Amino acid sequence: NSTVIKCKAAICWEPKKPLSIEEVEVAAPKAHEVRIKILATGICRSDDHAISGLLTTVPFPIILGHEAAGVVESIGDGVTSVKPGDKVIPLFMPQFGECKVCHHPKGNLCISNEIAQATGLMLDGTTRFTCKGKPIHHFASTATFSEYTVVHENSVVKIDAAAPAEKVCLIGCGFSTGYGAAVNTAKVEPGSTCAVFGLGGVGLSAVMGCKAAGASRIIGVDINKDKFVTAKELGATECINPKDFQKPIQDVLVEKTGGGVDYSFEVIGRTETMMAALASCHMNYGTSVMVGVPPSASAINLDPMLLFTGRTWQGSLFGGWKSKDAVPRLVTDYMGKKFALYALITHTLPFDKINEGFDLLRQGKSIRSVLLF
Ligand code: PAD
Ligand code: ZN
Repeated sequence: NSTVIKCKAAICWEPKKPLSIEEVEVAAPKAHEVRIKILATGICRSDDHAISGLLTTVPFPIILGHEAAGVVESIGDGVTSVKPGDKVIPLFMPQFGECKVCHHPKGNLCISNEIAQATGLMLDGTTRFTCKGKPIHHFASTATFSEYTVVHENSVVKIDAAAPAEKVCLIGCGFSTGYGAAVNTAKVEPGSTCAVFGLGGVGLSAVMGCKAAGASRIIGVDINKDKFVTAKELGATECINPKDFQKPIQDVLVEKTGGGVDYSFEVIGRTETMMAALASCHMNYGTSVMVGVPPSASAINLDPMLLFTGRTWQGSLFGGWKSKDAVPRLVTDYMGKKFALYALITHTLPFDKINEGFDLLRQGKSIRSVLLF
């Protein structure tokens, strides 16, 4: 299949500007590539970090979006794991299957990832999108804010054909990232005490993971108290707003829990809250997990005593899941009602309202907005 498809996409021409809906040309997939018709795509804060210029390595112009579900339209030579018509989820965390990380039992940051170093290009160094004669970059090896996208075979996986795209798109990022941070990275134990900083789509999924792991106390922390209702519905046993206290929130948490929580999660993406989350876990056996994306080139000044006494500080990308193995299983679990996603989806909008979706996120009025083509 060598035909070029003309379709609608949201282009981010430069940082700090609204996305513009344009007609783009999407080239046919080359060898080991897959062209996907996107059915539904969620808006994640990471896309907004790229628009706001916080992630300085992201190349422009670019098509953002990385949390989606769709159907395979065509495949390039040598593709064996999917065929046209398959329902799929694109993977911002690829699983190449051949690299040292993919073979390691612990890791999931596959060598072919676009996260540690963003090129915005396919593996052959070119893009599959053009608009007004200009090549347009792909974000996070997925670029799902387009009616059609092209990804490498390592960055897509087949899922249950019956799964509703407008819900399971969240398994492509937000849900799996937060839930996995609790169950895979922290390995939260039954009876433990947890604190989740930031109750957006990813943080609320971390709350769900803590609950599923059997935590007996889950403290939600957010400066937007409107998030507390859903947090409690999903498993938070109490919620606190740092603005309601005179003293630093880590001191409040240490006092409330008799020395600090067992597990804390930073799901915001700010260096101050990363420090606060670290300091709020128990000085000896507490573990803090960084899930929020740190701004490029930011630095943290750390008192080594915080770690010397025994705390553990970890990061977690895509919830620690090996994506190709885990995503179809998570979809099956969703279909088997092992967890629900409706509480995370506050808005469903037509694709053309993408900028409205970002405004809702920036104003703190949405959890996840899902865009439909
Ligand atoms: P979101 O904006 O929906 O949620 C963030 C929440 O944090 C909001 O409810 C805010 O009110 C709250 N907040 C902001 N500032 C503070 C503060 N100072 N103290 C307490 N609460 C605060 O974002 P999201 O849930 O889509 O994403 C959260 C982060 O996770 C973000 O940095 C995103 O880029 C990152 C992310 N990481 C991965 C990964 O693989 N590690 C994947 C996806 C998203
Ligand atoms: Zn995301």
